[in-house]
Order: sequence, then structure tokens, then C-alpha cells
Amino acid sequence: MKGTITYKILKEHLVEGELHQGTEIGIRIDQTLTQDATGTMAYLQLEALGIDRVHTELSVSYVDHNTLQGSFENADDHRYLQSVAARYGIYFSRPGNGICHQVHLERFGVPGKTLLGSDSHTPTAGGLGMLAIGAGGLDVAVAMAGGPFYLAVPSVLRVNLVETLPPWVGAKDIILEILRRLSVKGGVGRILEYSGPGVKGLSVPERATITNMGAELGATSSVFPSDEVTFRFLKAQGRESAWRELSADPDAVYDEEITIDLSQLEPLAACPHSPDNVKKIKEIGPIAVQQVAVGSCTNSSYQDLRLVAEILKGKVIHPNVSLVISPGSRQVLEMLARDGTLANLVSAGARILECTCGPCIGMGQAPPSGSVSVRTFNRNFRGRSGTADASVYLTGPAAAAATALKGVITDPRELGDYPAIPEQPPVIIDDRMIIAPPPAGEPVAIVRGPNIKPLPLAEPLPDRLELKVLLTLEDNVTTDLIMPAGAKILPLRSNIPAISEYVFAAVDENFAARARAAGRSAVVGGENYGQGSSREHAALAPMYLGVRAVLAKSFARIHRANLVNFGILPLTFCDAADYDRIAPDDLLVIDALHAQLQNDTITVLNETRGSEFKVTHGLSPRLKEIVKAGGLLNYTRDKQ
Ligand code: MIC
Ligand code: SF4
Repeated sequence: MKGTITYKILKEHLVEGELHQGTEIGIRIDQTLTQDATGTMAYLQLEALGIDRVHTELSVSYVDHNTLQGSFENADDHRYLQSVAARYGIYFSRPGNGICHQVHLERFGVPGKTLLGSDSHTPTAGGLGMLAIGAGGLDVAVAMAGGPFYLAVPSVLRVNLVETLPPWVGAKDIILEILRRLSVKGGVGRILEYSGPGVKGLSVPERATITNMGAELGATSSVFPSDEVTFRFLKAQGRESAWRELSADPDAVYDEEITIDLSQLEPLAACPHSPDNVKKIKEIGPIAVQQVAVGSCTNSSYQDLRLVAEILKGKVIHPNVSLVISPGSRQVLEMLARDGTLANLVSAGARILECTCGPCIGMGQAPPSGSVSVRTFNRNFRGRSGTADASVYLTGPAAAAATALKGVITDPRELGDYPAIPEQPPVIIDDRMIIAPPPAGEPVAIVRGPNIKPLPLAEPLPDRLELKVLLTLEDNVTTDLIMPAGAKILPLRSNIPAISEYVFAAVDENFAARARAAGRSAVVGGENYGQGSSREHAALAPMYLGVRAVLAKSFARIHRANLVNFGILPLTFCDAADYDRIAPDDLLVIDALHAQLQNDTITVLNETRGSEFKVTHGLSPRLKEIVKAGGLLNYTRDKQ
């Protein structure tokens, strides 16, 4: 990876280990971000770490997910987050100010710096040339406390962009094409580094659409060079002093390479229920649509919404379609409002929502039963919209607007000539909805609502485990399946006992009761177990219910790290065929576990079937100690 942007940034931040692919390194984290749905846990953990003030160059706490206030919980959490931010020296982006990734891009991102965020789409800032990584809240808390972030050195995949995009084809189509080629697990263990002559034609928000959805590939991160386009973006934001040039050396060594000829791309859509189920829109056919949603951290920039408005201008949406728009930030919304674009959207029939994640995480606007929803978002997992039997298609903003007009999934090229988009007005810079922390030493009281319950800790890892198998699951299990989100469950994010009742609820509504009855238990999965969100609740809540091991064919990076952080063993089958030889209710026994952890493989006895099989743990010496201690908090506390 010598000479790549990835290598340069990792090298500048290396504090432990060596840069050899696959080995564990520790890097210094310059900036952190959290959002409210993961933030309450992250800050409870930060409090437990017992520091006085954050050690990062910059830490920002955003409120953008849990913004419907149907009851007191979310509002209480916002107040807790505001007070804890002031207490520890963290900037607080108030509810309404925007989606964390969009605001971070606009106001805080710096090329060449490292950013760790408790949200899987943190790599959005890679569009600015940052090395931005998503992680569990506990890892982010440790980074805020000045600790390194540990990761296995990824391989670097060069994505060579050549030629230019045709009219009506956008950045979303580029990343959908990559998802089509590589699949939702194609990025695991990799950083995607963009280069080639096609890069300069992409604006920073377009680049950010692409790096954002690197999360859907399972990639550790995605990064663009920092060039003149980056400079112009930062200058427009009044932040040109943050710019530095960053590009790969001409003789940079990449581990792999793919080339995308932009001129050959067509409008694409990810079909239900996976972001890699990508087809050309013209081949999907005119399926009737009941909802179109524009926004999310993928496609909610001024540029995206302006395009939608130009397409809708003077027209009105189809009578069977509800069009909802959630702008990415207050900056975007204010610009749209001041230049009249907002009026065009409203007049076309758009329902304007807050500048938040909103429908993307099922926080309102669940589509009707059995309906089709076309969204400019990044995830279309079954049930995530809040409607179990809805079918969600992911497209770019042009296709979404065309679909809203026609009432059926529409290739935007059917609209004729691409609209003339006027020059973007000057960016409105107003940070008054971002509250800077008071100077160090000023007393701040932390305000805790009754929904905030203490953090449960796991017991240290016993030497003998008897585990009842609760579920055997397919490939690509998402964290949305393990720990669902949505308007009803998200307000319980600060209350593990309450939220744990919903673990795997879509698979088995008695899961929590069965887990409690089993005492210690295990879950079995296929490939890429735990893809998607960084929510550590998908590890923490099962741990609270007694799950002590997950056996799978392979794991998604962030979820695997979260399992270890909460004392759950992530075990990989040595022979994938053993997956077929386990059934729910089997009793698995692991003897002399501590000694076995010293070896590469562990022998598991399936007592129910009288058979034995082998698994690997792949844990570094540090991770072994963490899992033995019953998680990272115990481990850190024991070391103090
Ligand atoms: C998501 O898109 O699934 C989320 C909600 O932003 C999550 C974080 C969470 O579950 O709070 C993510 O992507 O990490
Ligand atoms: Fe929010 Fe959706 Fe982005 Fe997650 S993917 S941060 S829920 S907008």
C-alpha cells in the first residue's frame, strides 16, 4: 500500500504496530463524531472511563436520529447529550442542525486527518480526503479519552474512474455500480481509494455520496484525493485554511484495482432488500410507487435537492405518491429557502421534513402496507422503513424525482433534456446551532432523564461455556435484524434492559424470553454476520440476554469489534459445512476455553449431536484479553 493516500494517513497517525496488511495497528484519532442514537451509550462509556476532558483535536456530538418526540425519552436524551458535551469539551450540534455526516463535511472535516464516528457512514468524510472510520460507541469513547483506535491493516483497492458521467447519471449510480460488482461483503477488510481522470469531475458532495455507501460494501473506509475541487468546497465553507493537497504517488502500490468507465453508466437502482441487488432502472419496469423519499446522509446536499427541485419545477407529483424530503443540514435548507428552491419543492407537493435521518431509520414516514418506496438513501433492508412488507428501492435524486412525477419507477432519461441547473448561490455559513463547549474547569451538571439506565457489564469469560443455540441464520444478517431501529424502539437506546426485549424480534418475538431461560447462549450465522449499522446495541443487548458467542462463516468488521468489546466471542467455522450441522436448541460446549484461546483454533463439542467441530477466533493478544475480561470497559477498568 506504499504511496497510497491510505498509507500516508495511516503512517502519519500510527502509534502501535506496523503497516503490514492484516496485522493489528493502533492509530491516533484527530476527530470524533457521535450521533444521538449511539451517542448516549458512547457518553455513558466516556463517563465510565473517568477522564476530565476529551483529548482529541475536535469532538462533535450530533442529534439527528431520534428526533420524533412522541414521548419524553428522546428529548431527555438530547438534554443529556448537550450537558455531557459541555462537561467534556465537545461541540454539540443541536437537533435541527442536520445529519451528522453532512454537517461534518460542511463545517469540520479536514483532509488528511483521522475521524472516528459512532455511525457506520462516518466514511462520508472520505469525500474530503479524510480517513474516516465507523466504529462502536465504546471505541469512539476510548478515542475521545485519547486512546488509539485499533484495526487490522486493510488492503487498498484502487477504484480508477475514467471518462465523465453522461447526463442524468450521478454519483449514486457510480457507487451502485460498485455495489453491483463487489456485493455487500466485497469491501470487508478493504479501503477503497478513488483515483483517475474521472475524479476531478465530481464535486465534494458527489464524492461523499460515494464514500458514504462504501459502508454498504462493508469497507473499512473509502477515500478521495484532496485536490482543487476540495479546496473550492472548503473555501466556499470559509474553511480554506483546512485544505491540504493529498494524492497517491504516481508509483503507489495498490493491492487490487477496478476501473469504472463513467461514460458507460446508466441510472441504476438497488432493488429490495439489499443495497447490492442493483439493476438498470430501464430493466426494472414501471412498477407503481406509493412513496418517494429524498434525503439521508447519502443524497441530501444542496446540489441533490436543487436537482430534484429543477425536475419538479412547475409540476405536481403523481396523485398516488407521497414525496418526503429531508434536507441534510440547516445550511442546505436555508440555502434552498433563500433562493426560492424550497418554494418550488413545496409547490410540487413535497412534504418537507426536519434536517435529520428521518425515514432512513424509520423515524416516521413509514410507507403504507405492501407498498413500494423509492428512496435516495443507502439501505433498503427488509423492515427498516418501519413497514415490514414494504419494498424499498434505492436510487439517485434524479430518478427519485422522475418517479415522484410519474408514479412508477422511472429512468430519469425519459424526462428528456437534463435541466439547466443555475450556479450554486454562496454558501450560508452560520454555526449558531453548534454549541461550543465552555472553557475547561467551568462546572457543568450532567442532566439524566429516567430513561437513561446504567450500562450493563458482562461477566468475565468463564473457562467452560455451555451454550444453547438460540437461532441459526442465513448470510448477510444485518444489525437491523439483530437490533431493530424505528420510531418505537430507538427511544430505548439508553435503556438496555428495555431495548433487549426487541433483539431478533422480527425473526422470533420470543427470542428475549428464550435467551433468558437458556442462561448462556449462542447464535449461529452465515457469511458477513452483522453487516450494516455500527450500533453496539446489536452486541450489548444480546450480551445482556446471556449470548456469549456468535458462530458464523464470516463477520462484518464493525459488528465483530462490537461483539469483542462487549465480551461476546466471535467464532468462525473452520469448515463452513459445520454450519449445516447445528440446529436451534443444540447444546454447544467449549472446555478449557482460556487455554484454547492461545491456539488458533478452538474445539467445540455439540453435545446434542455428539459431534465435534473447530472454529477460529482470529483475536489479537489484546482482543483476547478484552474478551476474557468480559469486554473493553472491564478490561480498561482492570488495567487501571
Ligand atoms: C443506520 O444507518 O443504521 C444508523 C442508524 O445510522 C446506524 C447507527 C445506529 O444504529 O444508531 C449506523 O449506520 O451506524
Ligand atoms: Fe442517518 Fe440514514 Fe445516514 Fe444512518 S444512513 S446516519 S440513519 S441518514
